[in-house]
Amino acid sequence: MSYVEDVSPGSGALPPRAWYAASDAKALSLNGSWRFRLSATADAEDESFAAPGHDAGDWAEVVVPGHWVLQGHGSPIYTNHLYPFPVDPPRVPTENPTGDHLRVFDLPEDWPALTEGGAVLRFDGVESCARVWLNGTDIGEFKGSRLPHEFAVGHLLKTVGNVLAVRVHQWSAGSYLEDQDQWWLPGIFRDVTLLHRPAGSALDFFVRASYDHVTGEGTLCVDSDVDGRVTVPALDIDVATGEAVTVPVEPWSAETPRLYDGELVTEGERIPLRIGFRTVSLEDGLIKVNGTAVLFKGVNRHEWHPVRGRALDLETMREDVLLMKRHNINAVRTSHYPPHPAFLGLCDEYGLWVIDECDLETHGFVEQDWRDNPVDDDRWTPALLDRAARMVERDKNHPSVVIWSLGNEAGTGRGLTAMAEWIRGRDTSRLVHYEGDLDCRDTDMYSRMYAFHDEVERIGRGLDGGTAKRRRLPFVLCEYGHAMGNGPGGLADYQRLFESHERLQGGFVWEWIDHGIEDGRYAYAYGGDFGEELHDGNFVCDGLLFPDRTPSPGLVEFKKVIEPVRIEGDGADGTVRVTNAHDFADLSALAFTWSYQVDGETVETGPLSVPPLAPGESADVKLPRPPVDGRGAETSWTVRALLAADTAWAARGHPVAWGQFAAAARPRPAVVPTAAPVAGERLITLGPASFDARTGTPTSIGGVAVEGLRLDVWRAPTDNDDGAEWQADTRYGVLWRDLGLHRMRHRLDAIELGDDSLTVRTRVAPAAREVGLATVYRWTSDGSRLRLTVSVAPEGNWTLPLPRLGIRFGLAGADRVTWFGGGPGEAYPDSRAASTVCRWQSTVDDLQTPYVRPQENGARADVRWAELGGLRIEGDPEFWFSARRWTNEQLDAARHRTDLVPGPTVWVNLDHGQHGIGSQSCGPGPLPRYFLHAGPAEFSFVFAETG
Ligand code: IPT
Repeated sequence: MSYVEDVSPGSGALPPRAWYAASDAKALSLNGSWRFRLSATADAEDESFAAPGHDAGDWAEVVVPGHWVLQGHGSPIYTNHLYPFPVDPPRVPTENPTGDHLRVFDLPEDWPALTEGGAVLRFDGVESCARVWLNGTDIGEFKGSRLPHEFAVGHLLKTVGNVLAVRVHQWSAGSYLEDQDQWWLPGIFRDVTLLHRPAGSALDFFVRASYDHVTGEGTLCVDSDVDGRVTVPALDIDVATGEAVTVPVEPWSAETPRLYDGELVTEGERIPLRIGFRTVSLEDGLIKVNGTAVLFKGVNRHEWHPVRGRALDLETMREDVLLMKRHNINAVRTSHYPPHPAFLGLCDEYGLWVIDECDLETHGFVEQDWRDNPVDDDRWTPALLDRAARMVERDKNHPSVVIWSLGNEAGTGRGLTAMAEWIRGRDTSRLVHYEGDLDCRDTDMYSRMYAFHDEVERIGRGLDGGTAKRRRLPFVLCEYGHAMGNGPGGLADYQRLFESHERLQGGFVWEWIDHGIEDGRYAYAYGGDFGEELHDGNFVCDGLLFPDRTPSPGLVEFKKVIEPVRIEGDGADGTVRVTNAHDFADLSALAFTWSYQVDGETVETGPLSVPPLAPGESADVKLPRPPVDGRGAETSWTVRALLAADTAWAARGHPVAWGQFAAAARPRPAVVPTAAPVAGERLITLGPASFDARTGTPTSIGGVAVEGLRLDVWRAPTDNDDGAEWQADTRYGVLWRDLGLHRMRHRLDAIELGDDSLTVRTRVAPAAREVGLATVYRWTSDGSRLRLTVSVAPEGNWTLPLPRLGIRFGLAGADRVTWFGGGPGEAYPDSRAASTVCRWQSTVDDLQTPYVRPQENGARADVRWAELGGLRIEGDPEFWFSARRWTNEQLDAARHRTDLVPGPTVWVNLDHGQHGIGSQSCGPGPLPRYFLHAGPAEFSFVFAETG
């Protein structure tokens, strides 16, 4: 049992080597149903189960690859950085869930005779520590959950009835090195494979394929432990291993992922190669590939599936890659461990830059000021080096991998330096990253997470100081734009900085996907839902995708912000400026179209001829003459860049980039006040509307009943409003609630009937506070339409911005919504880049963005008018529109999607302002220009019954 708490990486495994999916040597997948027995401690059961003949007939079954806690045995635990066990390295708790796994297998009939060569048993990932027996022989034990381990087993194999026994411990010394912010999920969660190793088969090999952008030539040299030949038919290459050959090639880049099929042939094996020629360098203080500086438009990707956890199948991995490509993403940081190796093959094929990160994080030691941090303790260094080697050796043949990352949030220490030195010694063709190394002692780039915009700008200008070495290095934000719940806001502002300062080479949004667990009780479960003693709630749901991989508005926003073509125009003078923002590709893959909108309706479209600009080039292109006379209407142009032909990742016509620009501005809605208010006993009437004579609130507009119309400043705080606990003074979600903005009282001061207006004076304020909003509703009508002007004047000392400012009311029986304004999805002041102004339709239900933890969502920006429930509402000026089948208070109270139960009333918010969203759940709040300050405001709406 001592191996469990031993700092050593293990014993018995073969040296690490390159991973490849297939060769002509036989392979037998041992995935599938395995017998399974769970024990509460590491040694509750003896090892007799590993002996052939053990009767496991009464054991449960689990699916391998998989996590037993997601298959009905025990429960997952979510902590961000806290170790869910006492910190006393390398000791682990006595309560150490231990899963014994058994699988009996025969060799397939076409398996070579046992005398022909050997065999290797490969585990691609087991969390967190495993001991393995084959046919009763103990073949070793290992740690390093997301790394491969191979064992030579040829001498133990039988033709039939092989018994493979694996004992997996949830906790081990290795757990101290695997404190990533994610669910703790024990199990054999990646493939188990038996590989035949014919005599003369390949061992390790290193495909070195570089590109000289000056000569246009690639140089290939495959180093192989076993001599052989390397062929690349398309390049007429046929050379011995170890021999370099230089020929003209098309280079590989994430934008132009040219791969050449080749083969490594040793005496006993043929291995298909997919070769990408590219050279990564650090030059002029910049990260360059093939001589060109790259801009990372990246995401941090954890492996996640809402049912299977980190046991991903190939189709899910492909879906991730396709979704990334379709959203203009060009880079992935494999936070915070090497992914399933097949994922990297997909990155090679479709084209993504990869920062491959080692399976290392010791974040929990921050709780003790990093005392006893394993990365600064020589006893652990062999384990760290083992991890570095297993990553590099496994993944070194992928052109997509351009940077090695030592790990995440592991403090600083000699062990990290040792890893960096080892990596540089082994592979000089890539750069080294580690965010925790602020002085860049061991790294090739200055990397930070969640730095605020102003600091990023200073870094861009080179005004950040730091060590002499750091000042010469490029900058990447390895994490930014915390995509928890609604948001992130501020992405466009970061992108502007990245594109203005060459030292800023982009960043990686945190993170790709919400790690919600499908759960009948909640729709998706998050931290705490399994009764964990310590947990970090929904901090585990902070992705650009919902758990089922539906893109969230954050991803749609990101796609727009990072689009590789800039389309800016001037609708009045009829020109568009098109800029190619790619690093490598010209625009020949894209077809451009124009469309012309009158009052939000597209009246005509046509092709737009744009020259195939080289990267960085711009051209001014003339738009056609307006196709119709839109006089008196609001008119605009929309220019789109679409894929001109099918690609591997999207079909022809797929939208890549767009720009929209106004031609003629919108005429403001006017209502000439002609009607006079008439007081009845219980009602006041004004034009089409009736008002409660006691309260002054409208009860109906024409035949449409209106409920509870009043000023509203509350929104269900978003995760970014609430902020992270370590950010004290600007956590507005918390401060708003402290102030009482969720329980505003509405005092009626006066109802005044004028000649042509009804005026209702109120004061809106929370109990216990002196601050308030003097609010006046002024109603006028031309007999058929009704205009409301709301005037708001803050009173007292307001020190906080407002969540929102507008009115809300209830409508019975609304379902379909049509609007002219921003859409199709939600938008907020600092996350509105993707909002396109035109006519949109939706149901009320489809207006909702189903954040895993419910919160403010679904606002549509720049709305000119909206129709729902028999009413047409025009804004003067444009407004933010939202409608839902529950109140903001019910939304606020909900903890999971399933808490939101639709009622009969549709609650509508028409907002003059919304506070920005920011990224404060782990980063900066909204920039000052997106604040909704409590100041005097006036805004109007015109209501009319629809026909
Ligand atoms: C940062 C971590 O690197 C990442 O794993 C994740 O936890 C993220 O934060 C928040 O979701 S660490 C933090 C100190 C900013």
